[in-house]
Amino acid sequence: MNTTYHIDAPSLRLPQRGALLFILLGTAVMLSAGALRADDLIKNGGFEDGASGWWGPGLKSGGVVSDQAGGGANCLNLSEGFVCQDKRPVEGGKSYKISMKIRSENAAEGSVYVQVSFRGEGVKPGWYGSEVATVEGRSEKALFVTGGTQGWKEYASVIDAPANATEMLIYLRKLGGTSGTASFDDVKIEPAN
Ligand SMILES: [Ca+2]
Repeated sequence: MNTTYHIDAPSLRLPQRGALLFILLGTAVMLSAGALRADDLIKNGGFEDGASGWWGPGLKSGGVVSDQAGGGANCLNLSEGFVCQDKRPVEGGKSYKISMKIRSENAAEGSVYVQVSFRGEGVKPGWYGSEVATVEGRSEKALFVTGGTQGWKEYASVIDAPANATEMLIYLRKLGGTSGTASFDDVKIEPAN
């Protein structure tokens, strides 16, 4: 009888441990689903963590500033060049809504633009989007094209990731050798379907 008692006693605890593990796993799944939306598709889209997650020569022609942000405390200023995020995880064939706030001051018309590209097996590595930017006399597809002098304005566009795409790249741009500055804030990439 003693033997039976010693075997039964620990086994009584097992369902409780199992239930606790289930709750912990459930919480982890919920946390990762939330994180995928907010943090994984774009990192630091509001520039509240400085330039973290972003790279490119444009960080030196303005950079992250704590002045007249479109949201929060910081935004990105750009006088020329680009600031980029690559390796944004996407699924081929799915739609993504890309949105942001853009402001410009004395910028040449059409000199402020945003471009996206995709990578993946057999995916054409060019630019995607329904707008057209004129870059050194060439026409390039773009997501948003603007310029002039305007306060913060919200831009949004839904774009389809091509089949087999695994990665999206997003470039915030201001044409080199042109006047004025552009500011970007609240950059978001969200699943649209
Ligand atoms: Ca911000």
